Amino acid sequence: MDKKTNPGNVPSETARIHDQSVARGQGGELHQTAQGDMPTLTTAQGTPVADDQNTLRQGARGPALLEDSHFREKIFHFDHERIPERVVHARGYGAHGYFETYESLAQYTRADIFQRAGEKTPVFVRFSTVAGSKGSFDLARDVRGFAVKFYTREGNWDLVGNNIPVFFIQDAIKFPDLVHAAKPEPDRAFPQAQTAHDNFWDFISLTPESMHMIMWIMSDRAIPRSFRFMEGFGVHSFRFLNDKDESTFVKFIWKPKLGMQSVLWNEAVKINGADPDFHRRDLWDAIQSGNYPEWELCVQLFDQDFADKFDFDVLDATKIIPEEVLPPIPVGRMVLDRLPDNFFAETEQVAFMTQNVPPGIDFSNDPLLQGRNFSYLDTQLKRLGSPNFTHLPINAPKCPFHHFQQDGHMAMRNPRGRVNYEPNSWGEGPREDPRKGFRSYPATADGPKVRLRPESFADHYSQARQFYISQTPVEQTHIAMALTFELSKVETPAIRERMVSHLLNIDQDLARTVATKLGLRDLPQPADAAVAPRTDLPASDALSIILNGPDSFAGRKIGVLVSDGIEAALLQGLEQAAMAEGAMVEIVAPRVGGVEAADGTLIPAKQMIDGGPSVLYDAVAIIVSPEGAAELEQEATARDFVADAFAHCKFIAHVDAAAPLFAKAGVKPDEGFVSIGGPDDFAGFVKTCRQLRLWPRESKVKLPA
Ligand code: HDE
Repeated sequence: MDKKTNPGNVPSETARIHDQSVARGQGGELHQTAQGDMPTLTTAQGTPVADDQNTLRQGARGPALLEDSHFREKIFHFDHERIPERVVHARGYGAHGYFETYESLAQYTRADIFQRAGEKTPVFVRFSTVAGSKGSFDLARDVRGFAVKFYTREGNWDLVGNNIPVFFIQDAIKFPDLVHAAKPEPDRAFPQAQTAHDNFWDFISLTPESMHMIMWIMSDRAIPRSFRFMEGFGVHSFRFLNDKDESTFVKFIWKPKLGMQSVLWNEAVKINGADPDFHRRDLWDAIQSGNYPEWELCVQLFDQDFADKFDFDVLDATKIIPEEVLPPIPVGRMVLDRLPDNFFAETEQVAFMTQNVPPGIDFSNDPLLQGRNFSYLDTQLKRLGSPNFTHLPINAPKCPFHHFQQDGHMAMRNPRGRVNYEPNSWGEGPREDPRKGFRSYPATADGPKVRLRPESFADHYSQARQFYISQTPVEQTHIAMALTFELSKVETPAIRERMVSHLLNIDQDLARTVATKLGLRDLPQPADAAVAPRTDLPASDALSIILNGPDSFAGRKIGVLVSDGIEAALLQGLEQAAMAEGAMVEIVAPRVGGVEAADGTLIPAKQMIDGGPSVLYDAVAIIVSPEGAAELEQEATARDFVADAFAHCKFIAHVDAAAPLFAKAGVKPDEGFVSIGGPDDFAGFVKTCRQLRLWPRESKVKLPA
């Protein structure tokens, strides 16, 4: 509530003195220090501290004294620094930015954010993994959260989505079971951040509705190269409501400007060791260097008649509407251009809630969404500890807000003056506004009270199959390998078999491949299907990552292995070619101090080889002198650098002197190797890198799935 709503609010002398002293405290001028301009250390009460190194003791070797309130306060606060981590999506990373509206969507929605072309709305985004705890590694095979808080002029809109457009379950009542099954098993407390264990696959194999989602999480979508190269999805059908309260169903999709890209599973496993913070570091580096990641927000708009034409239900979150059937329309772009000042204050304390929608956006009856709308408030209270969590700057709306909520733990603001209710006859305080205020779509609902899954939710396999057949052969192989890997960690043969019985309803070849790789002697019977799976759904190219490659190397990184005695001009050539493409170069050397070029110049390194394995890069270059190659071929890490880049189908630029290193690493140059004779040759190499990977190599370095 602002000052105007405070009857009789006259600035007093006390208030003036108070304001001045607060300003002094913030400026730090109050206490001059021995160190000059640096502010004096104080207690939380503002008392200047004279000694922060020693507790107060009775004699230098005597007992500590209870009256040391500075120590008591300091240690008390430290002991309470942690808040509960999120039950799911505990590990995450956030950034600020803005959303820019392309055109007015007034025809469909009265949401203020979509009224004016060119309007910029501040946003905060948090990306996350789901299963792992806060300290887990970034490249778990997992869904990624993609949660966006839009600070609109008519209140916060939280689009709390994932990088996968479907979900495991159809009804929110199954969420605790799903999450319990995915998390570490309760007796042994492992495995951390992975689904490759009995409990998860036991639950899944007994839950046919999850099969579509399983295809997605076994695909490369679950091991993204970077948050910047992921799509995002609102998942559920929502409603747009226009000025006349007419409803249009809407599904939200984020498309990354840099195109999609994932890593290989073998790469993911190694990245987790080499750099557990791979994704957060990537986002940090991109924003720090001014390469602001960008996504386009697209909508799929449809009405009830359109929805009625499908066999499946648009309220079922295990289904998609293929983009070929209903092309997404771009309605704006989001740019992330500012890192949080403080991780805890912003990324850890941000409270996303699906129920935060502004006027003009409303919910469908999707039972998963309805359950979420109920759940997210509880989690905020539990984690942030007070109903006043909206007082935290990251959660507070950036538009004017006025209400009569008051008191409670940690209240930062309370209504001023006498008025804290309405109606009142004081002529003060906020009032409801039937015209501008939030109105729900007046949907009618009737029927007996039941616990019943509708028939229209019964087909669990057709779209799982559609996803699978939409993948390129390379991606299909990855799905088979992922399923095999995960099920190979399941110790109970009956669970492995039960999963294969589901795969038989999705694709016979896939089921057979996985069964063979698992060493199953006989194929089980296909699982009972509530509805016969359809085999006539056409492939959708939009579902493949490889078919939607960026055809650009922008935003990617080349790791350059160097040695003493190289031509410095070569590196300049590489850097120029990379810069022209919008890509980055990182020097990896035997010593972090760098190497000395043939002309005596020092080339500083970013990484020592041990800390910069090739899994951290999208492509590599081997720029070594003959002596350097002779030295490096003795180093296991240098041989791994080359062998891994090769096995992971990366493009490799090299000087001729690198040949002995390749031989020692057991690598035979193929069409993915680009020989560099002079600095100008790098332009061609970077162009080749636009394909991102040389996929045909994969079948030569790996037994076919
Ligand atoms: Fe969430 N989910 N969820 N979820 N979810 C949470 O809220 C929940 C679901 C998603 O970066 C929690 O603040 C239920 C689907 C994201 O802070 C919790 C159900 C989708 C985030 C919760 C779902 C999501 C969460 C835990 C089943 C994709 C992280 C901490 C009905 C569309 C947000 C928190 C962030 C977080 C409940 C299912 C996305 C417990 C009950 C489907 C991105 O409230």
